Amino acid sequence: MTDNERYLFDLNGFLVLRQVLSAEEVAAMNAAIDHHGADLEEREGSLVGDSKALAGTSHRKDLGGMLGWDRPWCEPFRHLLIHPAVKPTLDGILGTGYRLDHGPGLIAMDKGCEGGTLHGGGYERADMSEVYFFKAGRIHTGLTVVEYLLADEGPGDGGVAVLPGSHKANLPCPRDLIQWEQHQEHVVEVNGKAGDAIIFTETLTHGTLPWTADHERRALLYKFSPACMAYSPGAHDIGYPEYIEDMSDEERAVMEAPHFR
Ligand SMILES: O=C(O)CCC(=O)C(=O)O
Repeated sequence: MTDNERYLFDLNGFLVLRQVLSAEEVAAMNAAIDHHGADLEEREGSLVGDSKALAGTSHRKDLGGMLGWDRPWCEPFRHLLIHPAVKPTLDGILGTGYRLDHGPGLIAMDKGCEGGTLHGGGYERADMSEVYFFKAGRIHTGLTVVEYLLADEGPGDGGVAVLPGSHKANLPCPRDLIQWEQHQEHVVEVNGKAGDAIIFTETLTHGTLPWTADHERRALLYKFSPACMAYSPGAHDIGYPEYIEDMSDEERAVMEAPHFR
């Protein structure tokens, strides 16, 4: 992780790493998702509450379970646990020995799909599993998201949006902002190309803007925690799935239960 990246992550609460995935890697993941397309499910419930600004004509679609798919489909998703273009940044933000807390999960949205209300923020996320602070020369963050774009998210398309700096907020985010109905100019729609990775602390206020592009949105989210910490029960609580034994040593290390060494 470079000094510039560390400064910007601490300042804003998020970073965009450009073109960390090759066109071949993106194509392999999209082919694997297409192969499992029957499992892509539209959510029953809305994610926008009573926000008119975030409303849409459909709900987002979700898909998970990639790490347990048969070979070769699971392979590119397992590799993202330790991808050499992203691992140094995760080591820098979360510390070495970072662990997969939950995911990966795909968010897919068709044109007209609703967004999702903003959530997070230094005030709302007061629990240790989602803290953000800087101590002894180091960033300390709880749950942290790596969002790999498998389709472009261009200006005005919608998709992931953040309130920069809000991971250090001392006051609750006002309801009008959460609903994207006032002060929209402070909410940044994060744009990128397929192959980019957006990394943000879950403590940052973030959410989803309605999808307006003709093509399907595809964003793949991995949620990591520092080695010593958990947000969700994780793989270990559901009986340490057999597929973890089939991973490489380096991949399996990211699946470990919370620990301190
Ligand atoms: O990428 C997005 O649409 C945001 C997802 C989100 O809000 C979350 O994972 O908590």
